[in-house]
Amino acid sequence: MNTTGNFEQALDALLDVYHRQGNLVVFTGAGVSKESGIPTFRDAQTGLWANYNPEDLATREGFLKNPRMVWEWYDFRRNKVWDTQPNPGHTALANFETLFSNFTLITQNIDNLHQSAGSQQVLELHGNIFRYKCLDKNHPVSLDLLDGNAEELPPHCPVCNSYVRPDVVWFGEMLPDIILSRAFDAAAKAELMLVAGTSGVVQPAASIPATASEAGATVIEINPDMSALTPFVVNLFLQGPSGRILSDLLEALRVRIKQPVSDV
Ligand code: BV8
Repeated sequence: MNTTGNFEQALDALLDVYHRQGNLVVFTGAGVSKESGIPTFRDAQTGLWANYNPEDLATREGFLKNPRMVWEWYDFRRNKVWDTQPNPGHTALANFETLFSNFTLITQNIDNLHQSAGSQQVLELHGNIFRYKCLDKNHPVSLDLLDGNAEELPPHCPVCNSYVRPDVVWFGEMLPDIILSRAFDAAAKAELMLVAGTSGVVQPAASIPATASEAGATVIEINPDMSALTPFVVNLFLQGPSGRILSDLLEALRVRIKQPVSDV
């Protein structure tokens, strides 16, 4: 892949949207958190969870079959995220949000790292691992209000006594409709979309870049490997880790913005 040429073309596309105050939309997946040390969804699970498939654990059926095990899997992942920092890719996107007047960040990730890096507006399609609700009625639950000594895990909802679960979207569950429609609306109005760190497999999220492409947006993908999206909706492929590429784009953009516009 001719990535140098693609980098310059991507930079030109970003500058063009910047100067025209056009709509820039960014769509991220688990790959943008890889350089923070968070394994991607497709990475093989390790340790205690080596013999489990995330797609079996991240389901209502999996939870009902073994509530304590699924609770502990999320506890393990939450603690791992708790100990990590946003990487330069997350930070670059937080800076893009202040730089571009019409900016939307859509993420499939549940790790809160975009917010930790300073992103103010994040459309979380699949929820957030640090939020909880109850299984039966979706009552929001704040863990620190629960009796920490309770032996039984998962805890029980203080309102309806059903199990507490993470406020994330499991496979087979609908995505939050307001957030999903805001994401598709933003994609339909996008002039430029950056797609970073996603295999483009999980639906309906993976249809968001196609919506941008069908609306005439330029779609730039940042990924060390090609994804399911690359052959169909991607105009420019920047091969490499998003932490490095996004921060390089931000730095180059800042230099170009400061340059007086040449009187051509
Ligand atoms: C639903 C929260 C209605 C939980 C997650 C067609 C239409 C509609 C639905 C379906 C359909 N076909 C199948 C379905 C069902 C299913 C689905 O899509 N299954 C897949 C496996 C085929 N979808 C659903 O169930 C959705 N619900 O549609 O409801 C319905 C109901 C019943 C039946 C049908 C329809 C709900 C999906 C949400 C699931 N929840 N997360 C949790 O995390 O515990 S999704 C989960 O997967 C994560 O959010 C994660 O983000 C996502 C995986 O996708 P990616 O983010 O792309 O991550 P992945 O690991 O795959 O790829 C990482 C990429 O990073 C790679 O490309 C890699 O190369 C790259 N990378 C690596 N290093 C770097 C990097 N990139 C940049 N820099 C690096 N350094």
